[in-house]
Amino acid sequence: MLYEQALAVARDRGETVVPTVCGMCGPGGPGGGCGIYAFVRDGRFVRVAGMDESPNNRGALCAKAHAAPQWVYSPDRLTRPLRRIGEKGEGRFEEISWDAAIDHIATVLLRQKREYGPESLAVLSPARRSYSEYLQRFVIAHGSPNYGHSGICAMQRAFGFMHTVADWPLPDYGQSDLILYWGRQPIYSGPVGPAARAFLAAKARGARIVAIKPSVEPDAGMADVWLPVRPGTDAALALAMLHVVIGEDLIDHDFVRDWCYGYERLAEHVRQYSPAWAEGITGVPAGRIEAVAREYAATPRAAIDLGNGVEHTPSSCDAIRAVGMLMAVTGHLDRPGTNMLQLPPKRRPKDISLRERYTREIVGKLVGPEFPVAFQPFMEGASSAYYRIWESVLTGDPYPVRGIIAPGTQPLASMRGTRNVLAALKKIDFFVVADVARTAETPWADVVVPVATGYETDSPFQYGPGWLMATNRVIPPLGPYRSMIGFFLDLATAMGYGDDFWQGDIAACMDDQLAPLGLDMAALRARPTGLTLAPPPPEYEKYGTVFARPSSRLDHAPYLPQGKVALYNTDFERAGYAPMPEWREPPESPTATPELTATYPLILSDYHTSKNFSASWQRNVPLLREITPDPVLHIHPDAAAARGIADGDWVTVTSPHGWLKVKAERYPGIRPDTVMLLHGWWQGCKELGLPDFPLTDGGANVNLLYSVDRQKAYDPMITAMASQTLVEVKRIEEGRCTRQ
Ligand SMILES: Nc1nc2c(c(=O)[nH]1)N[C@H]1C(S)=C(S)[C@@H](COP(=O)(O)OP(=O)(O)OC[C@H]3O[C@@H](n4cnc5c(=O)[nH]c(N)nc54)[C@H](O)[C@@H]3O)O[C@H]1N2
Ligand SMILES: Nc1nc2c(c(=O)[nH]1)N[C@H]1C(S)=C(S)[C@@H](COP(=O)(O)OP(=O)(O)OC[C@H]3O[C@@H](n4cnc5c(=O)[nH]c(N)nc54)[C@H](O)[C@@H]3O)O[C@H]1N2
Ligand SMILES: [Mo]
Repeated sequence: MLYEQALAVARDRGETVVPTVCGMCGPGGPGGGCGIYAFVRDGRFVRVAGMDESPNNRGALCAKAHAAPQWVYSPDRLTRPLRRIGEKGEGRFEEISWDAAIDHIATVLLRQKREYGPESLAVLSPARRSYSEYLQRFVIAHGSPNYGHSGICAMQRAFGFMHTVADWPLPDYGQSDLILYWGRQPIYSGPVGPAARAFLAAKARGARIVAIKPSVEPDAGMADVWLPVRPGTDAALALAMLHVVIGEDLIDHDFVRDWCYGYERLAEHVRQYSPAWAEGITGVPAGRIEAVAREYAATPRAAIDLGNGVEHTPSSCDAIRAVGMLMAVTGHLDRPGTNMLQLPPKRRPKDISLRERYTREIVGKLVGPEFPVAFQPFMEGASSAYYRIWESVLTGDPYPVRGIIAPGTQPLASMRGTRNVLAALKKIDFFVVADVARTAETPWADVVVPVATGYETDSPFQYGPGWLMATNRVIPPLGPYRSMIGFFLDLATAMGYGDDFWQGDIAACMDDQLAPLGLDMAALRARPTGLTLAPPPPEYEKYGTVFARPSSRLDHAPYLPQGKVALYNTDFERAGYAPMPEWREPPESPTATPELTATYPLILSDYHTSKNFSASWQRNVPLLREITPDPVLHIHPDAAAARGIADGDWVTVTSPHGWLKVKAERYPGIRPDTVMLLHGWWQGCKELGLPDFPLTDGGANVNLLYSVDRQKAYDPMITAMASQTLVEVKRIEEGRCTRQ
């Protein structure tokens, strides 16, 4: 609805209304949340409606947005700062004040800094959040490089693309005649709107759609072509497509001559990756690989939307590079309807990351570089692989991290190697959870810091490409706590870093960031539905400008060593990595470990986005849990029949690393050799009487099932973690299985 309508509705019902930003996909982040009207009755947040004025969602909302009041008032909310009094893992705490929590954390971290050096502290960076820059700023102010970046999300695409075409080239959906959705879920992921709208509009316009993924989801259901690729084999598919377009001379010769470096060597290199070879690995018939490659090359307005599905495999970086090369050699870069190179916006909020403080010495101390040190700091700053931080606690390699802050992230549910995280949680000297709600790790925390949801705070602001909007507080906090930004401002000030943290003054901090836009928070807040920023007119073929772009490394050498698309990457070669993309097997697969297939005949993988949950939270919200009460395994009817499994049967899923109990759904839209789960199941739902799932065996936490073999389970260059393994699925005989 429109603002005037929202005011009228509120007036009629005796309520007040606050225009703000939805927090149910996580707080903010670039392009983040949907615009909402939040209604308050008798001091209670009761309902939301979609904001028509917001360009992010144009009034549309998903189930999660509507469930926000239940999430805010959930019995799982953390409302009191807590200090551990029991053993680690026991979950016995005493309530303390906010100030006492800040003092305690500051005292311990400063002591650890004195005794072990600043690098003994790591701050985990969850998915890109509105407060991510504060985490970065905090570690740098402390003198530690250990910003524990996910290694699980988006950075793989950023790195692979930046070092191939100097940008993450986004599809120009509006003008494409052919769109390849590749490892991408355009319908459910992200704010309700841009991606799904673009998908439906393209479909309505008659554009051809190709979906590349192991199982049918809404996009594949509406696609003209579905390429059911075997999980984790996208690099093989992309290399075979390069083989086809180069072998059949379907390339853009002018572009290759003018703007690509190393074409001859690439042409020679991909000759080995024939479609017949790729068929054996990907399970996609050679003829279908050829057909899609030819159609892509032959359609001038063709784009690729590459998603998170290609970021969870040991050949992730090479898959992404190969896709970037496919765009380049076929001339599908920065032309109408293809993948567009972006110029930075002329005006944007101030960058507060303090990245100018990095030195070689600091970057050299990374406990486990997310990207090779020679390529750091990368876009978000220097970063350590999230998993290496936990491993260091167990192995002391290269030194043990002593203190970890988990600000809105759940390693037990989101990272591969649940058992390692559990062991590290028992061992780590000092562990702080800062979250809005009980997390999987809370029982092991030394201090638990409750923070405000987006509905309980007046900061930050939402900045996306098309919308600038203040976060407006809907209700006061439910307890004596502040926002996440407030936490870092207070902690930094208590630790003596106040000069870098606006002396704890959040209003000054917000205004400082808005200054380059000629605004302050009061001026922004005075516009109830924010500021719509007109997109700049499209500019095409900006190759000269973009390909010369300086990298964020300390020496600012350009991303592309020759100022041209790096089909042969001399920077990678110099650093000891493959100059051209190669195929690398997942740790366990029918082709990598055929000996395992007798015991574990099916391939397991998973996906991230669902229509009603975010990552590993929100299963505790009754409205959402009623829609999807149980963790569901998609299994092909033939595979189910062979195992005597009927729809709705409870089954065990066993890999070489553990086992889960989930519910089977016979699903014709999946490869017969593959089963898929949604990741992120651990929470119970108190209101519905559902207990938590066990975090390890017998639960539903898919990250338990994967290999964490140092040599095989990770991409060697960018630390992407594999989420493919082999499993057997068995019906549970003793009738319907309870969850414990
Ligand atoms: N197997 C497998 N693993 C995966 C993935 C996959 O597809 N498969 N996906 C990966 C991806 S892409 C990602 S991004 C990660 C996600 O991994 P994480 O970022 O660790 O996500 P969650 O575990 O959901 O934890 C999010 C936490 O944020 C808290 N939260 C929500 N809103 C707020 C807020 O306003 N403030 C604060 N402080 N906290 C808040 C929630 O309560 C929750 O505890 O998982 C990764 N792991
Ligand atoms: N509603 C909602 N929206 C979200 C989030 C959320 O939790 N909830 N999280 C946000 C975050 S952090 C992220 S990273 C994005 C993710 O958004 P997307 O980038 O769209 O990624 P996913 O949703 O994980 O979808 C990945 C797709 O790849 C498929 N897939 C799985 N394995 C493979 C494979 O090996 N190869 C190929 N080709 N495909 C595969 C999956 O079935 C799925 O369709 O969504 C964001 N938006
Ligand atoms: Mo993500």
